[in-house]
Amino acid sequence: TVLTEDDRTGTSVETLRRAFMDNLFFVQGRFPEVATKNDHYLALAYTVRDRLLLRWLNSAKTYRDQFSRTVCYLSAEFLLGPHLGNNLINLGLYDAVAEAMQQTGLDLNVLLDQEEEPGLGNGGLGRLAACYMDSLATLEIPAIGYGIRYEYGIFDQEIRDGWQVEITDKWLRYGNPWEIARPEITLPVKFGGSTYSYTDDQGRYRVVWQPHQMVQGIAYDTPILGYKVNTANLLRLWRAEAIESFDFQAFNTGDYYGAVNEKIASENITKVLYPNDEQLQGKELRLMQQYFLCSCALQDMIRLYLQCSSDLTRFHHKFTVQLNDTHPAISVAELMRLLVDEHLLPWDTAWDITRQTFAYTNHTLLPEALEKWPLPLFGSLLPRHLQIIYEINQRFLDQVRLAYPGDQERLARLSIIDESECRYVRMANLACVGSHAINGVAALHSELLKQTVLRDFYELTPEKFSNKTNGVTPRRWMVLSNPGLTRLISNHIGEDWIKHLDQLRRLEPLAEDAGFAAEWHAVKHKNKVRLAEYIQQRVGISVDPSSIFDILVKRIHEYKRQHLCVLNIITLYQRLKDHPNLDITPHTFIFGGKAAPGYYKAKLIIKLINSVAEVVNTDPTVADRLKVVFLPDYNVTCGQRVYPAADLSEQISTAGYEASGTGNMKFALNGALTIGTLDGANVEIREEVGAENFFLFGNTVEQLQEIWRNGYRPWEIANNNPMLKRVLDLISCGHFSHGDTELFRPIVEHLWQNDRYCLLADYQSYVDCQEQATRLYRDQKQWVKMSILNVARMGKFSSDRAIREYCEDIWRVQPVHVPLAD
Ligand code: DL6
Repeated sequence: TVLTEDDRTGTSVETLRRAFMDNLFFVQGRFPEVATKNDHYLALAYTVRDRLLLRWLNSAKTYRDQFSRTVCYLSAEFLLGPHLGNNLINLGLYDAVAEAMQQTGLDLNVLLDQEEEPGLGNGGLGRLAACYMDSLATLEIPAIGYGIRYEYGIFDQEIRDGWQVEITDKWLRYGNPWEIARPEITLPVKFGGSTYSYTDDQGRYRVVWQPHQMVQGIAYDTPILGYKVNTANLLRLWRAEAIESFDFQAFNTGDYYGAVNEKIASENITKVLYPNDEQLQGKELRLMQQYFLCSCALQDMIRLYLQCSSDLTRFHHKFTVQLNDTHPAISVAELMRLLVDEHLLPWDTAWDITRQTFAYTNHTLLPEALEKWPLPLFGSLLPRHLQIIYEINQRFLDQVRLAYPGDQERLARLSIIDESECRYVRMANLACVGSHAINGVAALHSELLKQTVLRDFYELTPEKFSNKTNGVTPRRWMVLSNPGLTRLISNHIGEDWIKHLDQLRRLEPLAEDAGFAAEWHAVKHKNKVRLAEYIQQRVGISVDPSSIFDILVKRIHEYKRQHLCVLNIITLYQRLKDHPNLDITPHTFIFGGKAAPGYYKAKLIIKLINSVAEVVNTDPTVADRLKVVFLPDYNVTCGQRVYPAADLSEQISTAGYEASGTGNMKFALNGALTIGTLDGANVEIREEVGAENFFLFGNTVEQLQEIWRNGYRPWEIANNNPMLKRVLDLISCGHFSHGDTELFRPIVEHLWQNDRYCLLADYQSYVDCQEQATRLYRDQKQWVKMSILNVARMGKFSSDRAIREYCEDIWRVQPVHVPLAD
């Protein structure tokens, strides 16, 4: 007999083609003549999903049979990016599916473009969580990502008249084929109300929480497949829903609309992602979201645990939980509540388990991002947790008193409760006290954490602290987004580098090989042509692919200093106006990024970029030597187009402010050279690629500290630098704002008078460094060589390396091999 492959699992081109047609018919309910692009996309997504499910169920069964130690990554954000392409890469089916689609008369690229990306994150922190999920699966580490299934993710950005306009992100509009709803996994979450205590018949002190509101969390599961392994881990996102029975009282008394309102209020909890990245908003709904996530996740872990063992005292042997910043820090109090109140463990036992369960990653030093909740708000929403936090705090402060007798100020700083005029719960302090490990995300950041925001905790428990430099997954950020470079590299050194990024070192000798360099250049040029076409189509600006593509994409924030880049653009513009025949390297500046909707200065920076673009792009004196583009709606999909096409990567934050950055890694991995400050992971990138292959400028953290100590006077810098003064005056006089002298005043005045992020202190050094870089770009031979060396030395920045370090130093977890059994 001839064995035919199973339509659900087979991987030959013929089987994939047949499975696709089958899904189009039986899942989408369409015959080919009337099927839309979206029908095609969904039919293909279901075809791929079937292959995922086989691996996922095998993984789940293996973990359950072995009661495997599991990493739980708790994060309010997972910025996944589109699934289809990535799953095809990880399954090793990209080419087979492209062929199957071609045989069906379809173009895989068109179907890939159909996918609406799940924008369940703001930026770096959420994208890091997604890269880590990819690496965990690739390294065969049992893991669950717990997060929130926001109905509306990060807003879509439109640019109207140069301004950012926010549009709601209806990413679920056409359905989401990658998730499986689990209505049977539904967990109750309580809010508000009060507590009372009593002594039970066994003499135990017990506290009962009588909530004012109850909602339920419903699980939605997405498989996360590793690269060319059978491991598919679980991403479990929670959606809030009203508990019907809870409304019955209102219903029975005839208050139908009251009951419906209650229902709507419950569902609001997971309605929308808060679009602020580095700014605390202090909204009640945000705290509700955080608690909702933590309660669902921890109840779920306990539920899974109890399926296999009744001895909860070993909970931390089964699960290790990473807190992705302080957003899920309320977990510390919630696990205590679940263990003590609901599972009746003694306080000390529960506290031991809790501390051995959690580890905390800090992602920012910005004071305005440090989460703290006003006590009245916290207590009214989570009355039992406030009691628990008081108890944790009292016991903790007793230890501090022993360690530092009489040091009241230190006690006040370490306390979980901020006692200053309006009292607050400090989430970073809660996370530190409740965790056995604390880490920053780049070497410099981890050092600064110890010296600044977490200094007292470091002095008290230095053994808890370590650094885990961020990394990015080469699967999405190279193999998927830069197939040209991937092919070229693999043709020369094989494919091992995709899982062992250090292997890129083997490219080093090729940096001297003229033939290889020519191919390298050709790949980059092709990527630039593709980006140029996209720019033309998206914003109608024509850019020259042989000009230097100088790119700055990331969230818009004053500390990231997009406006420093603008000052340099205006400087170049001014020089061209002064000397119309000046021989400059043709230069295309490309920006992208979203501003938090309530952050006026950031939105004004977007307006400034677009206003400068309008003038520069249309000025005949400039004659196409300078172009400025703002790409709207920068997201993961857009990143995948942009990184492979960059020549120069702008990483120009004020030293000491960017915790790590991961865009810097994506650019360098795709062959861009970096112009940057000694900030975040730039420091380590420069160490790796070599100082001679990196354009460094600006003051160091220590130099800036010195500047501030001596009294920083930005106006003196501006007055003493004629070009800088002209540039600032050009903005002020309305040159870029149709004569409006008020529009950009908030930006320019701040630079003159305060300049918190030291743009003026770094201006000249930046302009000089830009000139050096663009001059060097003319020597394409040298540039390409530096580009190759950059890529060859980027091995450290794989998220696989970062995850290995977490596994060894913090999680103490081993890989579990999953066999592929039908
Ligand atoms: O660690 C991931 C990423 C870093 O690379 C960025 O440098 C940092 O700004 C970002 N932090 C946030 C802040 N969110 N909070 N809290 O997104 O984390």
